[in-house]
Amino acid sequence: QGPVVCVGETMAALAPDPLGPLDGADLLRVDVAGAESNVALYLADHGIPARWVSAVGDDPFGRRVSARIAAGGVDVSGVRVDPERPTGLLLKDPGAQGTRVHYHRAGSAASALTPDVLDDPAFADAALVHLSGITPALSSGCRALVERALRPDRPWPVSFDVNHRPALWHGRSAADVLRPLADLADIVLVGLDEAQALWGEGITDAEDVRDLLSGPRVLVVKDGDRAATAFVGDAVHSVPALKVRVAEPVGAGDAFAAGFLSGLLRRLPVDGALRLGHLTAASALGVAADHGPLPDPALLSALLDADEETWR
Ligand code: KDG
Repeated sequence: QGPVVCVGETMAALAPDPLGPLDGADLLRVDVAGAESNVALYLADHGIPARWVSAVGDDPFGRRVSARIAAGGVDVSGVRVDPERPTGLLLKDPGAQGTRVHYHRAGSAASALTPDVLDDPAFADAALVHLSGITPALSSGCRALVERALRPDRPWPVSFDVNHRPALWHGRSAADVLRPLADLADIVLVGLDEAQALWGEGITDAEDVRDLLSGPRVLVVKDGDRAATAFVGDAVHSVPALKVRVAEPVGAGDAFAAGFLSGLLRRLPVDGALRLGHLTAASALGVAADHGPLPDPALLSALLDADEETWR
């Protein structure tokens, strides 16, 4: 089986250590943050071949980002090094109301990516291309890249995580861009709150999102810590979320996406794929970084097989 090719920007991430508000922090921990490379890392953890395609600067953070992702078992051979532009930077600001994120990524190496990257050999053997709604917000070239990757004559299936990041859209309409893109993908993941923020108050449940996005063969609507619902053809599958201790939530959506996609690629029943999504999300929720350790394989498969009562 060819790899899942995950395309998108990854930045160096700085977070207070210990976790707390940024304006009172003395020490910052250096980590790596990028929605699509998070998916690649968790796919690799699940034994699914994964490749990350992007660009980084010819700078220490760029080298660190690539090395960290390669160390996670992800193929980084398709990552370009841009001698003229820096690696993007993200600051995490955890507070009582959740984590705020501050971006320093305008003009970054990855924001200069253009559709020609899709001609790279990195895509030749793709089993699936994974994209997110972050990339079209980064620049017109990045938006064109995503549009081309989703052209109906594309040679690969595409999964698309809507990943609405309001801070990146600067008054432009994310709703009008992200809906047609999502509608072209084969597999779409979106949060219910995200869909409501983007596409209106009229959306009250997962079915409303299904009515809005009729294109995808598989649509997953995540309702926070309550449940995730998958629409596959005419079938509807809903699996409750796990109640877990949350250290820091950033990265959980990517972990869920990777768990769910791994489940589909391993041909688990859809409910099993949703469970694998929740279990993978739990490992991101428990750590300060985006990427946390998965349970060992025996425990993971016992948890996957747990009956409904144990699961709840
Ligand atoms: O999903 C987690 C990501 O949001 C985080 O790692 C940073 O990719 C990121 C972004 O653009 O917000």
